[in-house]
Amino acid sequence: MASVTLRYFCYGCLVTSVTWSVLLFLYFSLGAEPGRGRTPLRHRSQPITKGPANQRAELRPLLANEGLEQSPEMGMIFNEADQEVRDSGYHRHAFNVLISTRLGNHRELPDTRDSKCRDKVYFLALPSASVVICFFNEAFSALLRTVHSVLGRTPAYLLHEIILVDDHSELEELKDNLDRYVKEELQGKVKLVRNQKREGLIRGRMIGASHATGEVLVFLDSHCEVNQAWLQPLLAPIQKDRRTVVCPVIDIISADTLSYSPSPIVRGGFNWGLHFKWDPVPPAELNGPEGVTGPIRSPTMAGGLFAMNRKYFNELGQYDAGMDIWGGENLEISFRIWMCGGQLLIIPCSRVGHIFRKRRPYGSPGGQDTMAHNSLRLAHVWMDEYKEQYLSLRPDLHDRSYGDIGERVALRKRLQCHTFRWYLDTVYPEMQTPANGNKQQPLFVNKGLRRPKVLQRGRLRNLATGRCLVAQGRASQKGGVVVLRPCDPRDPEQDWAYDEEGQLVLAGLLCLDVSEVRTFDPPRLMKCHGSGGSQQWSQGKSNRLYQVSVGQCLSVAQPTGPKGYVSMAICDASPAQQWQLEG
Ligand code: UD2
Ligand code: MN
Repeated sequence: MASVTLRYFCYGCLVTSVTWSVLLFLYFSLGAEPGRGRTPLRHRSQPITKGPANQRAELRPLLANEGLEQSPEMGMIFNEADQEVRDSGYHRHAFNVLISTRLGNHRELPDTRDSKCRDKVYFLALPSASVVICFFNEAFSALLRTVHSVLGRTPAYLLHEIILVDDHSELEELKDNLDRYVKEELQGKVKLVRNQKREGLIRGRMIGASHATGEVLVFLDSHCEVNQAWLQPLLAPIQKDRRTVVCPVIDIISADTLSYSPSPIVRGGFNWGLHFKWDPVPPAELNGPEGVTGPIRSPTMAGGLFAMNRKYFNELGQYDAGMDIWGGENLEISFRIWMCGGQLLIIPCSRVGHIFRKRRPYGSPGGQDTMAHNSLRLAHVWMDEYKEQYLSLRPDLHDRSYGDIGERVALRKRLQCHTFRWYLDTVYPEMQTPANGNKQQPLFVNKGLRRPKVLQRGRLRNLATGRCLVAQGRASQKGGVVVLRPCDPRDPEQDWAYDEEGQLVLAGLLCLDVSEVRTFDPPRLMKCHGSGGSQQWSQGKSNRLYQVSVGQCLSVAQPTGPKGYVSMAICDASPAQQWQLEG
């Protein structure tokens, strides 16, 4: 689990939030009034328009097409049915299924590649690809968007097939419904394979690969969207050298808003807890003959998105079939690629978006910690004396059985692989070892920590009551709720700043935040996390404060009552939902 946390933390601190302000007219132009607006919104494709350049452009290269953004009000709740879709979606899938459904099967995406990528030319005769997508209980809309993005953005002659592997999902919507859709709407290129029992993503992918007949295997998670010309840059290096394994840059699809933003160019590493992490790219890797469009050697891969020659995948030992459900296979295949004569590259001109969730919404059938089981296997097969680094961090695992690794040890011998020491010295010298005493590079020093620009500040007056929003206790108290009190222009604890990220910051300290899963809880003051979602507010029609992640508006529970409690409510035009930020 910690690896997820880390991965999300890294993305969290880098995520560029959606610029919102110029897009509101889209919502109005749809005629989406409360109570009657749901139908038009739901049945149109993503509302997209040109907007201003993202404000946090220093995190990444400037992008020619970066104004393409979706309306922040895409997640607006109009009635109980919307609320139900949203809440059960978060519960089951840990992302905003209401928005996912409204987006439909296909949408425009900002072209996040460096502009020089557009000038690159590739051989027309590239190997054909089998795209393998393994899923367990995926949201129907996200799965279909993954499939349609591949169908829509891949030249047909390069796409040999798409293989969907259903890992014994329980959700009704993935049964007959999906059979029918594949048969009637996706005839030809899409094959659906159903596992008879839950196998986990590792054996699931092996099953998918065993059905594939294209020259190259491309693995994707089931909540991705591939971007412009994504496949050619992956196929070309494999054509040149069949032992090259390649990953696209994994762009970020926000779990709360489904907005698509570019990732910075980083590469894969790991720590001695055997958790994957992102590392800065050493400058030497960026200064190759192809400059910013050139491949970047990466010590490890994140796991979900990569392409590999199919026969080479088989020769190199596929995956460790003794690994269960989730975790560790990405480091295992990364070590194996490098140690046994291959190389692993990140290709900056290939971009694929992935929904990064804050938690994994499923467990393993027996409730085991499969990450620990899988990591033990990988440590014992591949890490030689360095497995002690892991075991010393996890004394709890000393006596844990990890199954038979005989076949994998034999594979390593047969392939005459290098030692783990060789891997560390040659591929990942940045890793701190007992021998080199190197300090590990801190992640993303000073990146993403810039304070967002304040757009407006002052007291936040509620028009129904004439009173102002303040903390119930001290403005500095984390987790505190907000209430209405008589306005006092001299009180610094009534000072709100509304910034370019859509954050409402009280007294320069804490951000107004709404729980994404417990939407009936009142908003609270929390540490500002800078990644939008639960702390992203947009100033909507008639002075409303719309919360992007929960799809509701800030409201006074009983405007005439004495207490002035503040809550979230379905947006309407009442004065209880009208707020004015006055200096
Ligand atoms: C990351 C990888 C993921 C995998 C994992 C480590 C990315 C973008 N994602 O976690 O691909 O390498 O690290 O194991 O790099 N699934 C099944 N059966 C299961 C469980 C999951 O088919 O029992 C599917 C799931 O529906 C999804 C894929 O496997 O399509 C990956 O699972 P995830 O999205 O929960 O993993 P993620 O992205 O947190
Ligand atoms: Mn995933």
